[in-house]
Amino acid sequence: MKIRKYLAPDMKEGLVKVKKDLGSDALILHSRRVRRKGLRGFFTPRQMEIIAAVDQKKKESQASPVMLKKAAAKEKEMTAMADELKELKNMVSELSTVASNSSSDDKTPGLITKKKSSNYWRNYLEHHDLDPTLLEEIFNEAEEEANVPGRMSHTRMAEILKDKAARKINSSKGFNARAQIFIGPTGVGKTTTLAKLAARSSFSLNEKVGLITIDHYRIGAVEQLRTYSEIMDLPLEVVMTPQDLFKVMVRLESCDRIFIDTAGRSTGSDDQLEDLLPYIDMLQPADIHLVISATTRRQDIGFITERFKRLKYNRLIVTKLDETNAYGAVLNGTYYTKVPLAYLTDGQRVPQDLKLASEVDLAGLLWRAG
Ligand SMILES: Nc1nc2c(ncn2[C@@H]2O[C@H](COP(=O)(O)OP(=O)(O)OP(=O)(O)O)[C@@H](O)[C@H]2O)c(=O)[nH]1
Ligand SMILES: [Mg+2]
Repeated sequence: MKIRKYLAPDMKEGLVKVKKDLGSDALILHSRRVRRKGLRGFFTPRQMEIIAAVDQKKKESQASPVMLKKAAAKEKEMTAMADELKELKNMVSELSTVASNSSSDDKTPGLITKKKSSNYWRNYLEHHDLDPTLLEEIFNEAEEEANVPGRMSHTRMAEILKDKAARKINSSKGFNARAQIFIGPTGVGKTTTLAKLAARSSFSLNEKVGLITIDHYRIGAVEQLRTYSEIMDLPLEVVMTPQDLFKVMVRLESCDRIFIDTAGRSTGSDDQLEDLLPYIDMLQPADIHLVISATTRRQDIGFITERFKRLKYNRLIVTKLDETNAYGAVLNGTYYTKVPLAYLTDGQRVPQDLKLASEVDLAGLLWRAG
C-alpha cells in the first residue's frame, strides 16, 4: 500500500492530483482544510489536504499505457469468448429441454407447443420471487400474443415475455425537482446513494449542490454524510426541526440541487414515519425517493411500499443488486408503488456503482442470472 499526502486549493484540484499520481484506483483516506505552515499561511487561503492510498501491487500491475491497452483488448476478447460460450451453453440446454419436453408428434426441431414453452419459462423465472399476480398478468398477456397457429421456440417465447415484463416497469430520467429526498427502511443505502447522486449532480452535471440531513437519531449518521460533504467539498446543513429546515433552505438558496438525507424508518412505527411529514411538506415540490434493497423479500417490499405511502414518495430506487441474483424487487417494487424507477445501485463504491434506470434493460435482468 502506497500512502501519499497532497495539498491543493480545493477538493476538485486535489482529486485531479491524486488521480494523476496514483491512478483511478486510489482511495481517499482522509481530507481536511489546512493553513500553510509559517507566516505566509495567515495571508493565503486555506488549502485542502488529502491523504490518499493505492494498493501498490495493483498499481504495478497497471504498468504502461501500451500494456494497459493490450490488457484491455485481451479482456475484451475474453469477454466476447465467454459471452459466445454462454450463448452456446444456453442454446444446448435450451435444445435439450426442448427435446425432453417435446412429444413424439413434434416435427420441427427447436419448436415446441406454447404451453410447454410457457411452463418452461414459468419454472425458470420462479427464483426471482415475482409477485404471483404480476407473473400471471405477464404470462396471460404473453400467451395471448403467442396465440397464433403452430409451435414456437423458447427464445421467441422469452422475447414476448420480456417485452410484456418491460411494459410493467416505468422509469424516470434523472433529476426532476430541485429537492431530492431519500426515505426508506434502515440500512438500505439511502446515504450512500445520496452521495453517489450528489457527486453526479456536482461533478458530471456541474450543478451547485447543497446537502441537508435530518438524520440525527443515529450516532454517526451526521458524520457519515459530513465525510462525503468534505470529500466533495459540498455544504452540509444539519436540521433538527421543520423551522430549522426553513432557515437552511434560505441559506442554500443559490444551490441548483439540494439532497436531503433522512434517518432509516422502522416500518412498524407510525410515529417515526409521521415525524418526517412536516419536513416533506415543506420541501415540496420534490423528488421523493423511496429506497429499497433488492435483497428484500417480496412480502416485505409489499409492506414497506404500503407503509411509506403516507410520505408521498414519487420515485423508487432499488439498491444492492450486487448482493442477489433474484431481481424480483425491481419489478415488484414498481408494480406495488406505481411510481417510476429512478436508479439502481450495485455496489458500495461512491460514485461509480449507480445506474439510471432509464438506461438499463430492466426486464433483461430477469434473464441475466439464470
Ligand atoms: N453491496 C452493496 N452495499 C451497499 C449498496 N449501497 C449501500 N451499501 C452499503 O450498505 C450499508 C448501509 O448504507 P447506508 O447508506 O448507510 O444506508 P442507510 O439507508 O443510509 O442507513 P440508515 O441511515 O442507518 O437507515 C453501507 O455499508 C453501504 O456501503 C449497494 O448498492 N451494494
Ligand atoms: Mg443513512
